[in-house]
Amino acid sequence: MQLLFNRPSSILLLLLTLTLILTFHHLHPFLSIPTLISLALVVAAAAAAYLSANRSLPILLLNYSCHLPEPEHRSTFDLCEYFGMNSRRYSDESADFMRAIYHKSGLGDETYAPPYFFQADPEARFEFAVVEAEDGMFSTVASLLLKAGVAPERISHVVVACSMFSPAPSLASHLVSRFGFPSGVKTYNLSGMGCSAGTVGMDLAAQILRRSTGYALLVVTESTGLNWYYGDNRHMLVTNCIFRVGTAAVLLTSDAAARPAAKFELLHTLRSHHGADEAAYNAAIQTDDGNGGIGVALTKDLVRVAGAALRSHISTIAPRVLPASELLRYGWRFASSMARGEMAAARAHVPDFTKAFEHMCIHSGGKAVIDAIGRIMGFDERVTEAARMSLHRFGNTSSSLVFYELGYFEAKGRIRRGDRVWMLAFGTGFKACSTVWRALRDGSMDSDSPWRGCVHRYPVNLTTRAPKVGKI
Ligand SMILES: *[C@@H]1O[C@H](CO)[C@@H](O)[C@H](O)[C@H]1NC(C)=O
Ligand SMILES: *[C@@H]1O[C@H](CO)[C@@H](O)[C@H](O)[C@H]1NC(C)=O
Ligand SMILES: *[C@@H]1O[C@H](CO)[C@@H](O)[C@H](O)[C@H]1NC(C)=O
Ligand SMILES: CC(=O)N[C@H]1CO[C@H](CO)[C@@H](O)[C@@H]1O
Repeated sequence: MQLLFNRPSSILLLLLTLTLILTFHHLHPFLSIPTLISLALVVAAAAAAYLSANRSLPILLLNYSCHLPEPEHRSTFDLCEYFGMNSRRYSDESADFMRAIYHKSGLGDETYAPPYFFQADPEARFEFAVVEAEDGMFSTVASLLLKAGVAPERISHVVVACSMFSPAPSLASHLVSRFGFPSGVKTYNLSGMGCSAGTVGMDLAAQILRRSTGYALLVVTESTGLNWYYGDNRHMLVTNCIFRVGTAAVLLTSDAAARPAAKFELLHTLRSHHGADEAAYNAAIQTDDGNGGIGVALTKDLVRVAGAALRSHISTIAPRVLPASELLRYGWRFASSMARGEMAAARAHVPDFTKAFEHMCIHSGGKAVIDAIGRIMGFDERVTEAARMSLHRFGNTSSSLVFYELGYFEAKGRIRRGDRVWMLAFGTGFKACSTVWRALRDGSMDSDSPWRGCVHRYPVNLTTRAPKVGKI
């Protein structure tokens, strides 16, 4: 219910001012009401001038790029079988388990595997991890700077988010060295932040840019070269089955003069951390499997924890984004259920977020997570389409997924000027993270869109996909 009481602050302020004026007049009758009103106006004008001088700068998304790996890095069911056999590291039970997960995962046969999958010797090696990270980072950044027409000298900040791999010098330094960014560039590397690292990086870049005009390059990638899991712990095998290669690079600026060239403007960001809760903290965690293997364990609790985090997250973001009519409608439904004493039903009500956003890029780490978000939020298949299709086409590419989804909407020609887009990501910790954008122009498929050449086949009918079962 606290959703309802945030908006009318301006009315309250007006009433307060009037009360103050009347009180002053009462205490000091020699000050006439017109004098007091003029005084109040002068104070208000001064306050407005002060606020506008300190108003934060706009955050504009100029353009972005998603990595499309080489066709020969395509990952199929057969390739995974081959890799599993070639590594000779899995028991029959673990192999069967991974096959079953693969078939239920919602991944198609066109995702991309990391480079070491294609090496004769599948041992984890540092050089493969570097190649994996650089492949995606270098190609997306080169493509982005070219299409946005921004010279490397103009980049003032570089933020790199990569959860599992943090070499020294950092991945941000790899970019500075490759592209020759100026010596004044400030670099930030985020690691261990999980699948929400992209939206966390966006929030960080926005906070920096709001203070002084600049150009920030955000690169979101993942490199699992040193983190592939070879043991038999089932919680850790799941990640192997659905993790796939992907990278996104985004160019942000707070230069208001760049508005005519920008695609989106940032309206809101919200980060919430639920790690104070024990189960949430442990829901997705990198740990030792007891036999010397290290992996990211996803517990059965993950979906429940994501649901709880989502509920708490939306209660904060709802009053910022929803129209008053939807807040009232939600308040009414909530109150009527309470009045009938149906506490569980009251808690299950969720405002209709399709009233706030035309498009939603929902983090699609796995099918179960998309299903849970759809169920809790009351989203139909049309709303979750981009998430399911990105998972099918590209797999779980970790925090860059939300940009592949944005690319899907653009490739389908669905983005219209003025449309609002919600990016919602979850990550280890457990974190939920939102960024909300407004489109500044109609979107269309970019020349380097990862969906070029395949978008006409989407959406695919996921229910007809016949599971291939059995060994090869
Ligand atoms: C997606 O992949 C990332 C990177 O490997 C992993 O940390 C995360 O747990 C995966 N998400 C799910 C839901 O499996
Ligand atoms: C983004 O890049 C594409 C090229 O792929 C270009 O056609 C488009 O105009 C760019 N968008 C903006 C807003 O500059
Ligand atoms: C998908 O395939 C199933 C089974 O063949 C069918 O019942 C369903 O109507 C199809 N859905 C769409 C959207 O075409
Ligand atoms: C080279 C460098 O500074 N790497 C740092 C990147 O950030 C992680 C933590 O997020 C540090 O552990 C690395 O040392």
